[in-house]
Parts: sequence; C-alpha cells; structure tokens
Amino acid sequence: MPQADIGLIGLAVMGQNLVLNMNDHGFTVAVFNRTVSKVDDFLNGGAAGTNIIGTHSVEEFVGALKRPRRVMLLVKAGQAVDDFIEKVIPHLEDGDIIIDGGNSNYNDTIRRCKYVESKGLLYIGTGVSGGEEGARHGPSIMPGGSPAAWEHVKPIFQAVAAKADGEPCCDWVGENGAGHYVKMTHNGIEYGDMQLICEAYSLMKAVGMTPGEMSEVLAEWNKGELDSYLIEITRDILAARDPETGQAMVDVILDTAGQKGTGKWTGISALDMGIPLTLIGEAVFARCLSALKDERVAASEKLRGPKRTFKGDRAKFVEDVRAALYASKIISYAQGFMLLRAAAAEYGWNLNYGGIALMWRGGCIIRSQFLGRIKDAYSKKKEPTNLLLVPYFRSAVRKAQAAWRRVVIQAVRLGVPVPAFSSALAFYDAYRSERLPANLLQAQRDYFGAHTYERVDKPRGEFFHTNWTGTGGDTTASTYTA
Ligand code: 2AM
Repeated sequence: MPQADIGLIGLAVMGQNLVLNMNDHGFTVAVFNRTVSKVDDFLNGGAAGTNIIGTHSVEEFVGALKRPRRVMLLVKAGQAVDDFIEKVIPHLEDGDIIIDGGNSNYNDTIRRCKYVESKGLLYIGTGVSGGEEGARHGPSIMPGGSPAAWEHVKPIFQAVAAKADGEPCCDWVGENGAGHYVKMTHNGIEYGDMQLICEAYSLMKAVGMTPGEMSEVLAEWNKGELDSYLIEITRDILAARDPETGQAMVDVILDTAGQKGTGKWTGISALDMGIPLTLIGEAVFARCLSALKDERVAASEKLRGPKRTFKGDRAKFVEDVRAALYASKIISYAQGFMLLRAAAAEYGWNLNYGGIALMWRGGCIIRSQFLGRIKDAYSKKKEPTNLLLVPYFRSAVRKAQAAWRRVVIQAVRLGVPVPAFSSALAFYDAYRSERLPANLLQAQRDYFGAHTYERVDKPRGEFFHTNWTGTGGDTTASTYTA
C-alpha cells in the first residue's frame, strides 16, 4: 500500500533538509538517490526516528508514492534532471507529477514541461531559495509549470515554505518555465544587492574605517529601511576574526569572486529582450573583473589614479552611503520587475508581481522589509508601470538623491570603483529624461548605414533618410542588406 505523500530524489544537503522539513510538517516522504548507499546513510543519520521511507530503486521509489504521484528532483541542474525524468516516466501514470526543484535554466524547464506533458503527465519547475538553512526551516518556493499540478503540491509546498507577515512565501508563479525564471531573477537581484553592499564596504574602507566599525554601522542600517538578511550577515562577517591570524576575517579572504551562472543568465535574458538591467549587469561584470586578480595586481603597479585622501565628516559620509545604497537598491528592483514584465509578455505568463514580492519577502537570500513595500505597491488596484513611479519609492529616491550624488562624486574623486551605485544613478537620470542623445545616435546610424530616423515633428512610424554627404544616394538600409 503506497504511503508517501511525495517522493524526493537527490539526497545532497538541500534535498535532505527539504525532506526533513516536509517530515516535520506531517508529510510522509519517500527518498531515493543515484548513489543508493546515501539513502541508508540518511536513514541511519539525519532521518533516524522519522517516518521517511528509504527506497533502493526507481521502481521501489515510485511504488511507495500515493497517487497522483509527486516525484520531486533535487539533483544537479542539467543532464541529471533529464536522465531522471527518463528513468521515472516509464513507471508513472496519467496525472502524476514530476517536480524539478533544482536551479534549472528556465529554457530547459520550458522544454521539459512540454515533453512531460506530452506523456500525459504534469510538470513543475520550481525555484527553492534559502540555502541549506532555508530548506530545513522554511525556504522561499517559486513553482511554475502545468497549472493542473498546483493544487496537488500546494498544501505541501505552502506548509514547508517560510512565512512572512503570516503568509507562506510560496505561490503559483505561472506556466512552464515561469517559476525558474522568477528564481533566476531572484538570483540576479541577489548579485545586485551583494555588489551594492560591497561598494558601501569599499567606500567605508576608503575613508579609513575598520571592519569592526563597519559592522557597527551595518547593525544600525539593519534597524531601518535596509533591514535585510544580506545586511545582517554582512554585519556578522565584518565582525568575525580569523582564528589563525587574529585579523578581521574579511581581510584574509582573497578578492576574486566566483559565480555559478544565474546572474549571467539574468543578464542574457535582459539583453535578449532589450531591458536595461544595468545594475545586475554591472554586478556580474564586477565579479568577472575581480576574478582577473593577476592582471589587476600587475596593472596596479602601472596605472595611476588620484592621490586624494578623504577630508570630510566621516559620519555624514557614512549616512550618505546608506542613502545611496537604498536609492540604488530601489533602482535594481525597479529594473528587476521591468525584466519580469518583459518576460511575462515574451512567454505569455500571467505573473502576479505582488505574489512574487511576497515569495521573496521571507526564506530566500534577498529577504527584506523592503520587499514588503514592493508587495504593497503591486497589491494596489492599479498596477504600477514602474516601481520608481510608485509614490513611496518616488519619494524615497527624492529624499536620498542628493546624498547618492555626493557619494558617486566622492567615489570618483577618490578613485573607488562603484559601478552599481553609479550605473543606478545613470539609469535614474536616463529614465527620467524626456529627451536623450539618441537623436544624434539615429543620425549617425542613418549617416553610415542609411538606417533612417523618425522626426520630432512627424507622426511616429514615418521614417526618413538624409543624403548626408551628397554622394550616398537615397537608398535606405531596409531596401538592401549590406
Ligand atoms: P549522488 O549522490 O549520486 O552524487 C547533488 O549533486 C545531487 O544530484 C546528488 O544527489 C547527486 O547524486 C545528484 N546528481 C549529480 N549528478 C547526477 C547525475 N549525473 N545523475 C543523477 N544524479 C546526479
């Protein structure tokens, strides 16, 4: 007699923790793993004394599941997911559900959803965020895929998810790859948030502050509008000491950043759709530049910058940095939601932006008070076209603006790179510009490539070409391919 409410394949730490979390909430879970010995290790270790059912073959695993069978995969993204889908399909029946909870690329999820549905089954691709700790005690869960599958996983997912303001940080995101797309965007925003905090750190360092002093500053910031998980952990990181040398831990860590690719995917998607996701783009590139450690060390011997020292009021400067960080963060989220809107249009998803903000409000790495404000903004009757136009954020940016500009100016004077702070400001100034220099750009395109332009004194959609040199003729780019 099948007993398990859900089955999970993939007993790495995330998988184990999620299974224990489900068990805590009264669900019976069957487990399986490619390296089968890990099943028994788990049952004799972390899962000892629970109702978790260990299985030693795909047949036994599927046989342990109640119908509709819910098969969740938490295996390495990529081929492993396709391999397990192939392995379980022959054992499943109409209406059974395959769930991929890994960090899959949304394009793969779109493909797999179609494939699995073609076999009469249902598919869910879900983002699970919050790391090992989140998986154990309440992650943010972002499911998308076959809509008919949602009611069958909803009670389990919402029970184990983090809660924010009393609501589960898990709701249906949309069809096929929507869940993984939203998770990817979450990770992109995470890159942005982290880069912004690193720039604030870099500025405080440039004005002579110690990590201990910065930790105290972040403890204060965490009590206000910047209250968030990432500020909180950075506060603790800056206070930590290296047991070997007694130095601040942060000072003994090599300054080359790693990345697993979700920030890059976010940037690629933005470029594909023509969305100016500048802050996340800069955050990804900042990691790439940091990774060129040897080149930078060599260049630091040769390339000179300004020899300035900070002479201002340090406390005032720190407050300016806080305001600049907050304003830049608003820009980053405004851009992130612009991306989601574009993706919704591109892929035909009916995204619930307030729901997404709520899913990110707790459990995940970017969790913050701030996301509660975004949820409020999207819960209004009239959905805002851009977060920057929402009165709360508009006024927050207005208040922070002078400080933000002072910080960017100071950073430029000191020669401290602040790509995220400054590109956020450039975005703000461009987005609020009624007229940008693209008129000149269009003229250039028309000059060398006869790409044509529209005129300010003629209706949109009418295109003109100028014979700039008197020798180019009247042929336009659309009439030939060069
Ligand atoms: P393993 O324990 O047998 O290595 C995280 O790496 C999880 O994904 C683990 O459960 C791991 O199984 C599984 N995994 C990694 N690569 C895999 C593959 N190619 N096929 C199946 N499972 C894989």
